Amino acid sequence: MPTPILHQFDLSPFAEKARLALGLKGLAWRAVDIPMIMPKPMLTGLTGGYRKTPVMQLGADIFCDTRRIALALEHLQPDPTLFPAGDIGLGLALSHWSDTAFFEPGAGLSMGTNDELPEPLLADRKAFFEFMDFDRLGEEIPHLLTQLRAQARLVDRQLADGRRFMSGEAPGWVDICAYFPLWMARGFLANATAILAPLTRLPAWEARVAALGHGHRENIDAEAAWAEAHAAEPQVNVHVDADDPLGLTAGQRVRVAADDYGRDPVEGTLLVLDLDEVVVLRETRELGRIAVHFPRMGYRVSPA
Ligand SMILES: N[C@@H](CCC(=O)N[C@@H](CS)C(=O)NCC(=O)O)C(=O)O
Repeated sequence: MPTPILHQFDLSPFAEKARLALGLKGLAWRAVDIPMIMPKPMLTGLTGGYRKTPVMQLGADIFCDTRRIALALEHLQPDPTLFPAGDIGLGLALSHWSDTAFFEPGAGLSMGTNDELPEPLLADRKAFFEFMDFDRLGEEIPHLLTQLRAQARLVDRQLADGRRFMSGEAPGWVDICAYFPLWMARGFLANATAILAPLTRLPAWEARVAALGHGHRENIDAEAAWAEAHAAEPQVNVHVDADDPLGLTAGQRVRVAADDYGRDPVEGTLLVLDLDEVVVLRETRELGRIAVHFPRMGYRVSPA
């Protein structure tokens, strides 16, 4: 079994999702620390343009987006599952809830209430977070606080019958998704404890999720990750869904881009297109053949 490499930085809330998933599964992994802002040549060199954090690598297979990373980890090591009680559809659907409705107010508050953010970071995120109106962040703060609390209240409600985790007694992806905006809020907002205080079931549950840990981490540099990609071959079963409404065929040049923010496109040869994922092949002198995997949901695929 290949040992995953996570291209990440420690302060990234989305990377925390991936680290906890690795922890839930008790996996050994390697971390490559990437810059918090552009340019990130060693990351975009691997992905072909995708710049978001985190990205997971298994040999010459590169997995973009935590939704795709979760499925890759589930495939790599099915037990213990990220989807207890058979809740895989619900679990993946709730990714969208936590990544938007719950994450966005927390991200807005982290940007809007923190006077000490370095100017280059602010400039990078202004261009990146298209859902945020930076000019109005100051006046939006009370509203964003109400939204963060209303979403957190959903978690508190779900725990009301005394269950240990969101879907019962076993932890899963749903817990990780619900947890990471709170990890961000508690880490980056000065008044988080005060505003979340009425939600009394959260702290003990958050401690249980944090106790999943991060698995067994080792740090490596980006050059070592590139060497590993170069030495490996993509592990992909080429297929394109004949019923896919886009009418694309395997081997066609395509462009794949997120449809929300951070829409830098990745161009390559289409290897896989189905309801779960889109995979493109890239070939470069430094890396050889690389397969870049994206979730199908939330990504726009078009002929290049
Ligand atoms: N849909 C993506 C979102 C990832 C995301 O927005 N990550 C943030 C960091 S927490 C990011 O990329 N920020 C800009 C950067 O790291 O360059 C996922 O689930 O992985």
